[in-house]
Amino acid sequence: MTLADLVVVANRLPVDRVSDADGGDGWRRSPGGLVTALEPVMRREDGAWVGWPGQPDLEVEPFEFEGTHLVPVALSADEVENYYEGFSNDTIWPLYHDVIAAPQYRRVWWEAYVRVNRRFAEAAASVAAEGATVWVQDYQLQLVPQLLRTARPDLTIGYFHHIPFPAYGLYSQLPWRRQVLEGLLGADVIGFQRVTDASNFARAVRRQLRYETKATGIRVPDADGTTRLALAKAFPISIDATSYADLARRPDIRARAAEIREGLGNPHTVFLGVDRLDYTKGIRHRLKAFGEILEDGRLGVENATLVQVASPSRERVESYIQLRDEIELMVGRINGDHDTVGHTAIRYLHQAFPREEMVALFLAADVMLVTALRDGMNLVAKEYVASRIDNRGVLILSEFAGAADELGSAVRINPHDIDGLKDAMMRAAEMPAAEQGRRMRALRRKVIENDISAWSASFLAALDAVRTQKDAR
Ligand code: GDG
Repeated sequence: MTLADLVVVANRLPVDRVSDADGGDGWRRSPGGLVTALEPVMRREDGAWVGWPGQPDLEVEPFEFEGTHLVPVALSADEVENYYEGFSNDTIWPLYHDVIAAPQYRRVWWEAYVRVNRRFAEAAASVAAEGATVWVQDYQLQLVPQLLRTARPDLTIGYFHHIPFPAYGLYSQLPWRRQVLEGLLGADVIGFQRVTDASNFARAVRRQLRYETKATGIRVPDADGTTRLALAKAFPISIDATSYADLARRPDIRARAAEIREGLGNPHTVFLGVDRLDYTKGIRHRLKAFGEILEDGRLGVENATLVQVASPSRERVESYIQLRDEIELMVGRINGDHDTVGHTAIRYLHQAFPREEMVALFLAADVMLVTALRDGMNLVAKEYVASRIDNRGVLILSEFAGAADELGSAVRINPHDIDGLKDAMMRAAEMPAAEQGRRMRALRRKVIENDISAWSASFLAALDAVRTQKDAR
């Protein structure tokens, strides 16, 4: 088997299984941001990617795909239910998003999480060359860093946490809070979206494990009685900004944007929301605010429409099933009360679209609504900005999204304050072109300067620095 100098470990492989017309199976690169981020790095280095192929009980041998060695980790249907839908998406996800939904603590889920994390760690260990760098991704795999370090002390290990890390008062609910911290501390570099996430983590480590922390360093005792310094700091993730700008320049996509506005009856203001259908995204708060604006008569359906893309997500988890019902009830009520034969208040799309259509929607939208109640970063905010090559459009951005730390020129809101949100939406709808331009230019500068390649480069540079120090010892 080929051994790799750089190994990425993520819940999912960067490919989706597809069947062609004659019933044959193949693989297609998945559209995710992480895949785009790491593609150039993986090509450059002797890279391998360890992950689940996305279907239960699918056993596949390692294979090459567009220059990357892919190592599939099989999950049974039970494991998908307990490790993925259970512990990852119904325990950790709600707990780490400030218990917006109540986390469920189930011992069988935890047991499956431990078992599956072990399997990922073993797969990574088997493909990593001597002294290789391993980069573990996200909350499904928090135990992998320590498991890997124990099996392979020669490796340099990084971990990036894509979602928030909660304040200690909430984190401490987790029945397995020590094990998770110890799992993460197996990494040499532990990356977070915001400075607050990194400091919440350091505080949990101090309170639970009594380890010494200083600025971004955490002194971790190793099994042999020595100590080492783990780095816990913010590396805010971004997008491939150029590829969005390129799409936004395409004549067919610009024509499609015009067609979308036309189809909506050419209202003065098109508001847009694009989210996975998730309770962290504040979709209900946004609908409520828009419904009240119509109710108060501040805007009418002839001059304002809200387009809400809510792409299907985690459809077997109970809280998501409930949320979908609530949202669809709200949309039905608001539309029923305010639609006319020719105009609709909310164009609700419970569908996933190709990226080209997303960019056409961004171009068609006067006001982008990002009203997350809690969000690690929120890439949609950055994608909207990157697409607005015309320097027009207004971004309304929740202060509870990680993106708020960088995107200071957005119109900031607290989504819980419905009156404040309504006022911000009105202000955005009426904002003069000059102010839109000033804000959008500042936002675009930020997103272009700190794009996804800057993100992966800075994380890998931090790992390189660790490796160089180790070699010097
Ligand atoms: C997690 C963290 C963090 C959505 N619907 C469609 C579609 N999307 C794309 C968006 C964007 C991505 O999915 C969603 O990324 P977000 O960042 O907005 O949110 P999460 O999925 O919750 O991601 C988050 C992120 O990880 C990265 O670290 O920012 O805070 O929660 O790219 O455009 N794309 C297409 N069709 C859709 O229908 N093509």
